[in-house]
Amino acid sequence: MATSSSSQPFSTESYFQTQKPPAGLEEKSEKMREFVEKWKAVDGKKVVLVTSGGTTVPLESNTVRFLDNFSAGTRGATSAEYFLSQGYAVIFLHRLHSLRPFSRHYSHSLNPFLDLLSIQDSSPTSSSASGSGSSSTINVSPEYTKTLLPILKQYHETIKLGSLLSIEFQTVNDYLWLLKSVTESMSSLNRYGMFYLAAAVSDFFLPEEKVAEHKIQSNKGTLSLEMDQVPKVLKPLVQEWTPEGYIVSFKLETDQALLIPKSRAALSRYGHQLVIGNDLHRRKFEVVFVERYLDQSSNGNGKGKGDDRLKGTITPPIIESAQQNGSDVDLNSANAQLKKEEYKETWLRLDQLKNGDTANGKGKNGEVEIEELIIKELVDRHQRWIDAKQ
Ligand code: PAZ
Repeated sequence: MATSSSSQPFSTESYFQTQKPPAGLEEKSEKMREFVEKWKAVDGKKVVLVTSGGTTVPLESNTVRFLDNFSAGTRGATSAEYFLSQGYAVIFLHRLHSLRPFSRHYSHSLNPFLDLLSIQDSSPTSSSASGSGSSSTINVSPEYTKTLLPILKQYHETIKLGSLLSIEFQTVNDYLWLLKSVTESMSSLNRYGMFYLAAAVSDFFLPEEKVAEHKIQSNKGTLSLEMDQVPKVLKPLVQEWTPEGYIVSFKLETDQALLIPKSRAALSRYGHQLVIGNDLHRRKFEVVFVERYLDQSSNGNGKGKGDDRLKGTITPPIIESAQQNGSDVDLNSANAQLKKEEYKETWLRLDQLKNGDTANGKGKNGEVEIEELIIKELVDRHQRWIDAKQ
């Protein structure tokens, strides 16, 4: 296996020119395209792409070993459910065998579904429930019915409507090709499309010419790997593939001090609408929304005069207070203030709910999940993004 790289880093373009599309891409792309077309025909329907789970980087093409990215898929699977309950059609692009909407409540290890069930044997002569042709029935034990019922109802409703499409990926290469393909289909939704990019995507990969064909042998004692950087596809996604989509990326850090600077840097680099920052250990009860204020020299469709990529929709405080007072806004002073306050951070925390909130509490034991708060906020922002165009 070649292990060193002296070549140029991959641009998005060179990546797709040199790395082969995964098997099944055509078929999956066609399913996603049909799904988008079906919902595009429904007036005002919003469609969200939720990416979920970690990508792998195979070390061998007959893969025995691979590098993985941390993520169980909880964020993505949970968020998909809340998007569905808010009336969205959802494309759930997820890592093979990671958590999925609805079944995530009864995942094998956390809450084994067999524990919910009891056997009722209605045959007086039968001594075993396992025999074929026995008249035994299986019931959900009454103490679990209350939590299972709403999940089952929403699941059946989703199946009936056909509002959830699940598509699997495994490697970072699968993910990149599928992301490009679905984004191109969704771009026709214009502002009705949202991109919720929660998957944990590898920053490094082995280009196919460097991947060993067979299992790497251990007789050399050590293994050195030099990996190439995965191209930053968020840039063309925002600027070329879907310039009108509402795009939300996630930033995961383990050093809390980096969360906001890195989220701001991502916004400034890619020009999308929102970064949701989360700390590895606090991600289940605290996230931060990082946004940019709309450039006031913009014409209202998000295209700023100075920076074409500015697509924010949030109103700066100076404009908000002028609107409240019914006074005119001085754009020069608004822009002067914006230079100082270009970014806005909003923390969402589960403990905020104590002040009489209306969350549903669909978690395992009826507890509130942070994704419910995240999706509520996003639905509002997405609607404002749509309205800003009209
Ligand atoms: O899947 P999960 O709930 O265990 O973790 C979710 C997450 C931390 C992977 C997600 O919220 C996230 O931050 N995704 C982006 C990771 C990144 O910075 O690449």
